[in-house]
Amino acid sequence: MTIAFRPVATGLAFAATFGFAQAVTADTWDMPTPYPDATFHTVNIQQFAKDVAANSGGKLTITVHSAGSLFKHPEIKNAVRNGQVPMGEFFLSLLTNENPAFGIDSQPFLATNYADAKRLWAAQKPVVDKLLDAQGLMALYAVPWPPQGLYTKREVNSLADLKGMKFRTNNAVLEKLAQKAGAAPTQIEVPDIPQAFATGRVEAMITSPSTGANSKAWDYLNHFYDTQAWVPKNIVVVNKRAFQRLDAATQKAVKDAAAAAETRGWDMSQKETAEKIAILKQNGITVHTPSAELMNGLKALGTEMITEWKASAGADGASILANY
Ligand code: PCA
Repeated sequence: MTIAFRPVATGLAFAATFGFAQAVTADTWDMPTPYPDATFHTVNIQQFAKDVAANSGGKLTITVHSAGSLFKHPEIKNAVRNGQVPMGEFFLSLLTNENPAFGIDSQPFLATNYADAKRLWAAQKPVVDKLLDAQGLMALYAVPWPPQGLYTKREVNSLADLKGMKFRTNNAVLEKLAQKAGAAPTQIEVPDIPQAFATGRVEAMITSPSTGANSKAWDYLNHFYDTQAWVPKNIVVVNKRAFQRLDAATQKAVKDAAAAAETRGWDMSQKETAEKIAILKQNGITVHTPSAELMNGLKALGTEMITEWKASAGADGASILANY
């Protein structure tokens, strides 16, 4: 009998009853992801799943559970670590509280375009691999979001205009930026963004043209400032024990599909940027080139933050910056 990881209740019950070893030899893997189906990352993961099935001749099937439907975003990493699921996706810089090295790609104005983001990932990856390995995890691939811009209800011409604004954040790095700007940060996951704006819990956010467009930002805010402030990544990880239980050919099937997904994902991300900004415009959002005053204010905070990051990130941090 094969025991597949079936949706939550039964999957967890099986894992508890029969133990991890049997659960992970299943040929159906459940994969929790945080973002909705239309998100290009999720589209890319669906293709990855198809490729794994094809490459493995049907030996391994991956069922994607999007939008935090199987595990909430903050739980996904530990669910993979604990073997509740063999594989998952999350926002890499969400782990910055565990180790600052995970959050380097979300530091404002360190890497703001794809070429720099690629160099930064090459410098960051050995450290990320080491830190994940210590948790029994292995990175399969990482894909960046388009450069991050500022969305607001009211016009913003300088840093001072952000003072007191209720600000949606997605990790501790952005939370720090919001605090430094005198805004009031609240952590909110992507599927909850529309409601958070609609109910007045937040009135500004920094995210990609993708997330703004997919969340129909025009329903609840008016301005987009194309600040291109950083290029953060999602990562797909696998539980090492689960991976090692696959036969060699299936392991290769997964690795090949992952390599293809990384290449495809970076291309998709770059295409998204202009496409999604156009959609914001078509739907009535005013797309601004940010004022020099606003940019200088944000960049000054970025400079402070990278200095603090260096002080907190130790030898691993120093090696990332030296290699970048
Ligand atoms: N979208 C995700 C991560 C970065 C992005 O562009 C978010 O807003 O949480």
